[in-house]
Amino acid sequence: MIHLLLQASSESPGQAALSTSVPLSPADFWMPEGASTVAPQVDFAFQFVAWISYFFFVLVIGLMVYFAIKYRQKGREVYARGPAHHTMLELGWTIIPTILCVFMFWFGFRGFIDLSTPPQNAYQIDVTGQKWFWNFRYPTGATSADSNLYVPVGRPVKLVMRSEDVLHAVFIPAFRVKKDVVPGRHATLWFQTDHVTEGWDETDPSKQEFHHLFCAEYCGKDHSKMYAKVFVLPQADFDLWLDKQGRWMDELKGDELWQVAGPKLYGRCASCHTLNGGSSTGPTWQGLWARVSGGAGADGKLDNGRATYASLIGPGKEFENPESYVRNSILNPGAHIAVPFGNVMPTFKGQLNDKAIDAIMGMMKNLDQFDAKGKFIGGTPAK
Ligand code: HEC
Ligand SMILES: [Cu+2]
Repeated sequence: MIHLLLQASSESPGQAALSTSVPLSPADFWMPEGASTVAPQVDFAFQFVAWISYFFFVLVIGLMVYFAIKYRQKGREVYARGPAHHTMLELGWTIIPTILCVFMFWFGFRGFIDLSTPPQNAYQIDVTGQKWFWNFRYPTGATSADSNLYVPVGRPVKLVMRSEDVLHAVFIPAFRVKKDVVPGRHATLWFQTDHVTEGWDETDPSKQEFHHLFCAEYCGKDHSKMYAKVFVLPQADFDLWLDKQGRWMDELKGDELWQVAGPKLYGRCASCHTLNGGSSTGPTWQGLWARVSGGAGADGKLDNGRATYASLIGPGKEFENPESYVRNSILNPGAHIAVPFGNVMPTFKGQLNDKAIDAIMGMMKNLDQFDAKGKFIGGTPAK
């Protein structure tokens, strides 16, 4: 216990993190296994306060019950004068709790300052939260294609976080870090982990180790789906992974684009759009291509009934062709609102490039080749 405090006071967080390999801290009843450099201090602070509480709870309740039994009225006698004062006892129950409280405040505050001060050399990842998923953008400009968080092992990582819409919070229990993401502000959070999550490159998800990243602030209907996995990679593998994120779509040729990239990108839309006609926050994609291209459902209402698909889309109309309408719906979703839905779709401007939009449109056009979860079932894609 004491060595943790000494360690905390003698080294700045960044240095401590770089020069040592902090072991995993064990899981217990309250917390999962701790995998970051701050986990031992956080656990110590938590356990210290918890055990003091258990101790005084038992002491106070125990004495109360004992005294109630011991000093209960047994006969008709009345005690005229009980003890009114006991200086040593009063000094004791004032001084000891004061020392304990100051001690708790001291290491709680220290830990708070350490957690709020990212080391200078921290690797920065920009995080945006929006209903209902996370987006992770790396210094190269690439974003994590599968919307999971990948971080390099053994160096401080700083998340600079903002919200597109409402209040969210990033919570990674294994790293003992949690921070609100408030609209209109940037929040930061940092951690370092010295432990690789094995099996991250396995195609079989059951063989992959990962940590959980939750949204910890109730943010609407699908708050519980606002979740990402955290993979910790050795630096060399991380560099390879990052390199691939920038150009994974470039390697896809022809139909592979919508067959392979479509389902991956659909992950960002799945919380609001179903593929099988099911109801959700936004319109189902089933039949979408038919209605925007003038087939069944082209008389569907938009903008409170002031427009229909047929009145907006076609040669000489606002949208020359269905592609322009869909593209605009993704980049500028507030422009036309499909009845009876609300104007709640976030913009994907800056997140999906033209190629990604092509992939999504290819998927919409060939929806019969995907199952209800977005898995490609029209034969084996070339990749
Ligand atoms: C937070 C929920 C939400 C998410 C996430 C979301 N959408 Fe939407 N989307 C909606 C709602 C609600 C509408 C209907 C209102 C409107 O037109 O803006 C809509 C409408 C659309 C439309 C027009 C559909 C029509 O029938 O006119 C398209 C196309 C679309 N979304 C594509 C996408 C794509 C692609 C993604 C993922 C990259 C996505 N949406 C993610 C909620 C969402
Ligand atoms: Cu959220």
